[in-house]
Amino acid sequence: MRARRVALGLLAAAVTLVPAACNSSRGVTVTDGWSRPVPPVSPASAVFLEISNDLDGRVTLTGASSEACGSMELHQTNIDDAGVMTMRPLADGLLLEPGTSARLAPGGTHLMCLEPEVFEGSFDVELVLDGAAAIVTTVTIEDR
Ligand SMILES: [Cu+2]
Repeated sequence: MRARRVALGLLAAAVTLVPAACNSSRGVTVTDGWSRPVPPVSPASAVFLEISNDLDGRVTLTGASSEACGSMELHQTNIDDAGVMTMRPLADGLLLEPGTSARLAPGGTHLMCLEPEVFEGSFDVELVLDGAAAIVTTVTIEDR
């Protein structure tokens, strides 16, 4: 009887260890994906999100793709001295040092959805990362 109790105790310990390992927050997480609604004639729409790097190493967001877009590019918005807003591709990607996060937001860095094909609801975007596995996140189309 005593041996059986010990065996059950070991089993319980094993069971509780597994979820703890699976629930580890270490990794790259993407939250709050959204995109402003644009009319169907629009050649592009911007996608915003927050990305966090909880790994021990650097991670770089290098690009993205979506079935809802003809193609996607990582862009940086700049406003020049004359107040003119321009966008340029981030050729080297968006670097995330270990333990840092970045918010892609209006007026700053964004993912450009070129030739958008979805204009309401939501769509999935796959983020391509250097230093971590690709991540699929859901982008909600909403007026903020
Ligand atoms: Cu852009």
